[in-house]
Amino acid sequence: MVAAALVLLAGCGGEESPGSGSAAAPSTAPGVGEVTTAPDGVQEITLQTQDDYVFLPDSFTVDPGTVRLTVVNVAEEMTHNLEFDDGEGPEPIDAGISLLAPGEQKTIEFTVTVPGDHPFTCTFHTQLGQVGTMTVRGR
Ligand SMILES: [Cu+2]
Repeated sequence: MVAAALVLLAGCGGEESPGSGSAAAPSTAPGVGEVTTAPDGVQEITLQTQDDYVFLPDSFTVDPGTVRLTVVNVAEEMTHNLEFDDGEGPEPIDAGISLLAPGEQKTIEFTVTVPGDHPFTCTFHTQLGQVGTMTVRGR
């Protein structure tokens, strides 16, 4: 009898409602992923990171020239960064964002001249697949 009562009690505890599971999911910031040309002629692109291991988008295409790249980290917990992979692309890109805390955004500017795929990564999460590709168009 006592054992049966314990089982019943234990069975009662597990039905806790998870609560409001559909509360405002972080939406994509405006303009993310769109390559535009600023008034000063520089190409601009904004990427987003969040509490996962994905660049949004993870690929984009620019023309040869100067690129102003902004990364917005809308994560609540995860810190990311963005570095171009030395030696893997057709030309070195020294610019990078070494640390992007939750809620932060940073902008870098650099010039590309060689068409082809310029891979980049979040060095904290490379193993988890947080990589991307910037393609520079041929002319
Ligand atoms: Cu990361």
